[in-house]
Amino acid sequence: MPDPLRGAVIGCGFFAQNHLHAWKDIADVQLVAVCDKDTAKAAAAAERFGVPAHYADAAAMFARETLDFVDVATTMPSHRPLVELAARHRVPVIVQKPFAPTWDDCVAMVAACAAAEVPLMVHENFRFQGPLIAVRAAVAAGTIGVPHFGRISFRTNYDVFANQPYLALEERLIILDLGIHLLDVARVLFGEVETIACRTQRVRPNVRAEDMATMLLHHKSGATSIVDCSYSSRLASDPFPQTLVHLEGPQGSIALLEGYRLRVTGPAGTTERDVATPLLSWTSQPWHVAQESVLNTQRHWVASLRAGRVPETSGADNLRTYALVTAAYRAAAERRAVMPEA
Ligand code: NAD
Ligand code: 89Y
Repeated sequence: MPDPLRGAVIGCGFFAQNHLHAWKDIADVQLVAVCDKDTAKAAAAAERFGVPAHYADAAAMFARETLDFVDVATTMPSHRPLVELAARHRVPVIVQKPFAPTWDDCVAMVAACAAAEVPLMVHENFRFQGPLIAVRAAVAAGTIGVPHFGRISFRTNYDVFANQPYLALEERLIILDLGIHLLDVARVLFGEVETIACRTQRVRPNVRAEDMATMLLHHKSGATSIVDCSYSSRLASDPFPQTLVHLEGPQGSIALLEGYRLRVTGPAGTTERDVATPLLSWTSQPWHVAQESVLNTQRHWVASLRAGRVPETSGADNLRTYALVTAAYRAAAERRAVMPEA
C-alpha cells in the first residue's frame, strides 16, 4: 500500500464534514476525491478541504481514481449499492452507521466484501469516544472486578432534527439511529447478548417513530444491563451528546457522569477525574466528543488497514450490533424478551 493511503469520501453532507476534517488530520491519508450526488456539495467539500477531484457519480469516481479505501458517509439507503460497488472494484470500505435499512442488506454487504477479500468496517464511533475509552480502560484495570450490572444512557431534548431532518421521517427512529451506538457499547462492556426486552415510546408529535426506548439486556456472561435513550427528555441541563454510564462489579463501581467526570469506587476508596475530550482546531461544543471520536475511528481504520488486521467494528462484528437493534424492535412489538438472531 502506498504512503500516504489514497482515500475518497462519498457523501459530503452534515456529518461528513467531521470525516473530512479528520482525514485531513491523519498524515497517512491523502484524500484524492470526494463524491456527492449533489454536485454543489461535492464541489464545496473539494474546495474547503483541498481535494483535487470531485464527482457526482460514485461509479465514475471508481472508474477514474486509484483508491486504497473509500469512506461512505451517505445515509443508509445508499450504503449497500455503494459498498457493493467498492467491493467490485476491490477497494476497502468504511461505511457510516446504521449499516443499512434491513438485516439482509447488512449480510449482503459483509458477504460481498468477504467474497472480494476487501476489508469492511462500520463507522461505529461511540466506542471510540475518549470518555468511553476511559471507561473501557477503567474496567480493564480490574479495580471493580468483572462488571455484572450496568446502565448506558443517552437522554436529551437537543434538536437533532435540525441537522438531520430525515430522522423525523424514519419508520424506526431512536433505536436504529442512536440506540445502535449504545447497544454496541453494551457489547463492548458486557459481551454478547442472550436476550433483550424493550419498550418504546413516541413523545414528540412531529416524528414518525419512537423517540424513546428502554432496553433490558441479559448478557451471556450473566451480566444485566439497561440501555435507555431519548430524544424527548426535558432535563435541568441537557447533556447532549454525552453517553452516561454506570457499572457495578463485585469490588466496586464505575460511573461516567454528566460533565465527563469518571468516578471509580474500589476497595481502596473513590477517585474522580475529568475525562473530557480536548477541543481540536475544527471541533466545538457540544459536538466535540462525537467529532473527536470520528478521528479516533478513522485512525483505527487506517491502523487496521496498515497492519492487515480486522478492525474492531468490522462489517461482521457490526452484524451482532445490528442484530440487537432488530431484536429490540421485535421485543417491543411482541412485548417479550427475545434472543438476537445473528
Ligand atoms: P446528509 O443527508 O446530511 O448527507 C448525506 C449526503 O449523502 C447528502 O449530501 C447526499 O446528497 C449524499 N448521497 C446520498 N446518496 C448518495 C449517493 N448514492 N452517491 C453520492 N452521494 C450520495 O446526512 P448526514 O446527517 O450527514 O448523515 C450521513 C450518515 O451519517 C447517516 O448514516 C447518519 O446516520 C450518520 N451519522 C452518524 C453520526 C455518528 O456519530 N456516527 C452522527 C450523525 C450522522
Ligand atoms: O445520529 C446520531 C448519531 O449517530 O450520533 C448522534 C446523532 O447525530 C444525533 O443523536
